[in-house]
Amino acid sequence: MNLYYLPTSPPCRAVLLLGRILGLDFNLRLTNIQEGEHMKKDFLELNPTHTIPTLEVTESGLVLWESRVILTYLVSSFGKSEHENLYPVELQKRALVDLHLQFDLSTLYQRTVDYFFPTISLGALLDESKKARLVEALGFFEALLKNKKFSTGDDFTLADLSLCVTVSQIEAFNFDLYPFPKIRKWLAECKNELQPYGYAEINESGNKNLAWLFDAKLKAAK
Ligand SMILES: N[C@@H](CCC(=O)N[C@@H](CS)C(=O)NCC(=O)O)C(=O)O
Repeated sequence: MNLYYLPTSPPCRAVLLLGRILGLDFNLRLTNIQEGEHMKKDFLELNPTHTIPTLEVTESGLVLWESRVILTYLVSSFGKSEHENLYPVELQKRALVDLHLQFDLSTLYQRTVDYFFPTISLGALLDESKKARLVEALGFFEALLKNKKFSTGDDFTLADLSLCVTVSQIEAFNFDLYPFPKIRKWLAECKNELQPYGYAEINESGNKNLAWLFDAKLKAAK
């Protein structure tokens, strides 16, 4: 399987971490979006929406993008019995994992991108209205967590993996998570869960490098 990726890309990091959990051996295809490699003809033929991560299953010709779809496909295809909790078969449990994955895609990660990424990709100044939307989304997640260990209950699932990458990136951007004690506690549990699967190497370093790029671009914009 070919995985088109960039280490600083948060959704790529979620897929790389899952690869470690499942013991998968991706053919890694570095795709530097800063240098426009995602706009080249060959890549556009694979994924016309030019986003990474993109997974190409060479045996079947299946090409997938949208990291959360890649995550559920990989667990469904390659998960063993010990991975069942990541994406439960039982319908209600699975629906709750899907709900939180969609919450990340449509709300929490989207509002993170809306606030921080114009600085990274366009050198723009921060927009306070976007900050308020991100704070609101974090408030939603704080409320969703209630007193659960993980987002959908006692077990670590794909929803926690995806949301952990999002929230740890927000933290690395030095955003104030103090008003969200449940999120801080949950984040520590997720980091702990992912530590044996290359969390520091894959996610922490990616978080730091993207935050460094953000800081440099913000300084230049001022
Ligand atoms: N919702 C998508 C987001 C993918 C995405 O926007 N990736 C960025 C890198 S972090 C990208 O490919 N940007 C290049 C572009 O959109 O042209 C996912 O989770 O896969």
